[in-house]
Amino acid sequence: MLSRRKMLGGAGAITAVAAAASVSKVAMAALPEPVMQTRPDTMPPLVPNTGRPYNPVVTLNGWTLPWRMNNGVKEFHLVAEPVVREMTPGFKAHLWGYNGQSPGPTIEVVEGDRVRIFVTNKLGELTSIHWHGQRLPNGMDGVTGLNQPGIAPGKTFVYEFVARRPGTFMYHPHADEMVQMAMGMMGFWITHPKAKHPLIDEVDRDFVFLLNAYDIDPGSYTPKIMTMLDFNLWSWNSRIFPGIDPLVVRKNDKVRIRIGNLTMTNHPIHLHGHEFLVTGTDGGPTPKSARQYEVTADVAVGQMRQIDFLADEEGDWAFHCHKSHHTMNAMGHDVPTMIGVDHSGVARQITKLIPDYMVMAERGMKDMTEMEMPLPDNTAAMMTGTGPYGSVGMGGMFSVVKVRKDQPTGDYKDPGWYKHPAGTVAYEFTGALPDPARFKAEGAGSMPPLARPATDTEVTVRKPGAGSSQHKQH
Ligand SMILES: [Cu+2]
Repeated sequence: MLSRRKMLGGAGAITAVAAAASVSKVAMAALPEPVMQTRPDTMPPLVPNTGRPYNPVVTLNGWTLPWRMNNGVKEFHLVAEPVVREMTPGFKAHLWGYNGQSPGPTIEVVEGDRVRIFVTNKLGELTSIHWHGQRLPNGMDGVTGLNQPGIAPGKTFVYEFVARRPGTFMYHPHADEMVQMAMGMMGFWITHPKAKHPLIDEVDRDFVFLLNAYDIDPGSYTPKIMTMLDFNLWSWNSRIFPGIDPLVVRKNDKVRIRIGNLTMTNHPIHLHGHEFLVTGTDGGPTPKSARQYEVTADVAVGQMRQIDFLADEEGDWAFHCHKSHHTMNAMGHDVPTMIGVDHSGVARQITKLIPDYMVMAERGMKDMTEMEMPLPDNTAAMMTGTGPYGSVGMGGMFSVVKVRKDQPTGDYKDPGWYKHPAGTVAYEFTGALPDPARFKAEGAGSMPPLARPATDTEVTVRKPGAGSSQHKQH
């Protein structure tokens, strides 16, 4: 156990603690010691020291749960409990999770392994765990009331099954699911193939993370669990940019990224600079004939996608959800669009009453990324992150794939910003700008109208939620 702890980030990173006081000493003797994680850092891969060998995954801002081998059975101990999760430096959320963190630790096993998972409930209400995507005996599927009674507070249940099919899976409660998942209870599960698999290539780096979302009012700590769509924190493994670690790879590495979606909307995940193949889903490896190159993979609710690519372009490549609202942190959605509206007169009047009032977004919202706006304590800045050329103006589901030719094999340390070779960065044009040429046919359609209307109508588009379209008559 000590050697595993060392692998997971050294002294202090992990503390083994006694389980709930209600578990008797005799029962405790049969339980594997629960391993806790107190830090939100990306831990190095947990190289297996018992059982069949495999190439371990790296959990973005997370870790893999060590196991105990007991007569050929891999034993894990998950503790469902309230946790404090740092979502980005300076912003902590009060969530529910497993073994000290949200999401819970990644579980990694090998096809054919017999797995026994002890689940201790330290929450104030019933819970259970559903092993999403697995082939298993029906009574191990974890649906409270249907397959098992709920695990009462203070109780420990045992799940046991053989990991029959290799692939990418997740786990989450199937008891008061809406609340428990809105509070951050979920985790990743990888079943590695037991031998070379015709549809599962060996890769050099294998990253995993879950898509999740929270609605936490600025200045508060606890998610609003009744929110269905209007979340204000769009996260990867309960982290928001700039708190999401970069995915660091060596040039020409074969890279795999596995993504699972436990939010309540789809996320088109987009990689810059490379094309990837979707090589697997929750259903298993994708047949080769069904694979096509993509730069964006939509991950629908409850789905998992496994993407593979060759990292053969050096640089700092953005990697993010393509829904632009999901690369923003805490913001209200009921703010009217003010682009093109001169409200400086109004602002002057308001400033007399409220000195901190900000003129919102007259030229767009990018200005706000560089503005020093007083925020309540424990509030994530809306868009932040400073790159080598200034503010990135992003939040939420955003990170960077860093491809470096001199990154040592197996080293995940952040190499800093990419140093662009001379002459390979977009630059300012300083010559004279000619008058723009207009199309001669401007204003025509595919067919001429019978008669042109007496007056032109100009439409000013406002975003939904801030009122419908406005019409201005000229
Ligand atoms: Cu998204």
